[in-house]
Amino acid sequence: MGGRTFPREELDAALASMGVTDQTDVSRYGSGHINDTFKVETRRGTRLILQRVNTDIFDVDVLKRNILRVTEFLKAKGVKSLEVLGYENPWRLYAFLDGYTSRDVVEEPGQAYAVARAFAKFQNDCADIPSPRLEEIIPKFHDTPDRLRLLDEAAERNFEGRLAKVGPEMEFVDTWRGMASRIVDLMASGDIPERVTHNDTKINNVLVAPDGEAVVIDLDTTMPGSALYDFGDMVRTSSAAAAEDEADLAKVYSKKEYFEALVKGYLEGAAFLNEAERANLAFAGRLSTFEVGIRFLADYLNGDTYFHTAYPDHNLVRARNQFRMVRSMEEQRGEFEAIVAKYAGHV
Ligand code: ADP
Ligand code: GN1
Ligand code: MG
Repeated sequence: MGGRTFPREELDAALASMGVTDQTDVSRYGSGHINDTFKVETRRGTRLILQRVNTDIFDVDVLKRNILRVTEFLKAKGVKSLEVLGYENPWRLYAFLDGYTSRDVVEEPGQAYAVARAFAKFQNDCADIPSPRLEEIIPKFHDTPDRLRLLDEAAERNFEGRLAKVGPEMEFVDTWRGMASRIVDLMASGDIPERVTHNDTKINNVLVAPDGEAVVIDLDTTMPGSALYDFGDMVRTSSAAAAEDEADLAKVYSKKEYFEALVKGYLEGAAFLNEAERANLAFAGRLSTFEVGIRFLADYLNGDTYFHTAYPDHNLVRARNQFRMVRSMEEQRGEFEAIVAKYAGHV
């Protein structure tokens, strides 16, 4: 969705630089907010994913090093993952995962369970990547207090006077300022360990085959982080009754049965979690959703420079949607904590 228009010659030149010259069709694909993604059909009958990495956001050399390390490590382990067929910055080519589907909203609890199992397995699979530590491709990516600082900077910038339109949203943000540092504080104190995490566990970053086999994709932000932000972002997107840009807020809430499926799947797969991590699972859902909400709001106040958007108020609609999700989780806080307690033995 969104992104600039690419002349066909530019796409053909990118493909040629990676040895592909028999393409019959190249078309926009997927609903990612960051990179420019295309599906390529070839005369051989194979399909490819062509991607232009977002050079405003990523240091492309660091990204390439991380991606190649992670994908080669998983391949050597026999784990099905993204297969890199070419990489000529800022372009890259992946094998198209044929027969797999990606979705933006969960439709039944089994899908939420599968998402949680997939990301737990991904964390297990990546846990023993040999040193050196993966590079922090975007520093402070899940540092919620720093995200608040960036929101405040955006409010100062106040693109086209947009601050006047977000009074209630900024008031909601204020109710959360005191809670924003909980996970980074627990990491700083050592109560929560650093792990190799995916950091972008939204539902459309996992592809599922008809037999239920799941493959985790969008490995760009795989780097050291907290398992809690991975779980939290699963709750943000895979417990949601509606897409993250649903404008009708009556349709936007966190579904208890999806949340339960996520907790069950994640705890079954992530046996490595310590006490502090288990105790903060439900909180992580609220915090991660709040964090993405303030990122959408900041982008709106900055003039929509980060996330791809399809219409002028898209980021504002997304921010309101995310804050409604946070409120929904707050309303169900007692029930969600009880679900975690049921599976993890914690309140
Ligand atoms: P972004 O960083 O912009 O989110 P992604 O890497 O997530 O980009 O790709 C965008 C979408 O393209 C994914 O959500 C998925 O639907 C699709 N996609 C990406 N890689 C593949 C692949 N190898 N096979 C099939 N679909 C893919
Ligand atoms: C972006 O790339 P994509 O669309 O999978 C973003 C995530 C946000 C998400 C919100 C590198 O994810 O951090 O949570 O949008 N990715 C990056 O939908 O910023
Ligand atoms: Mg993505």
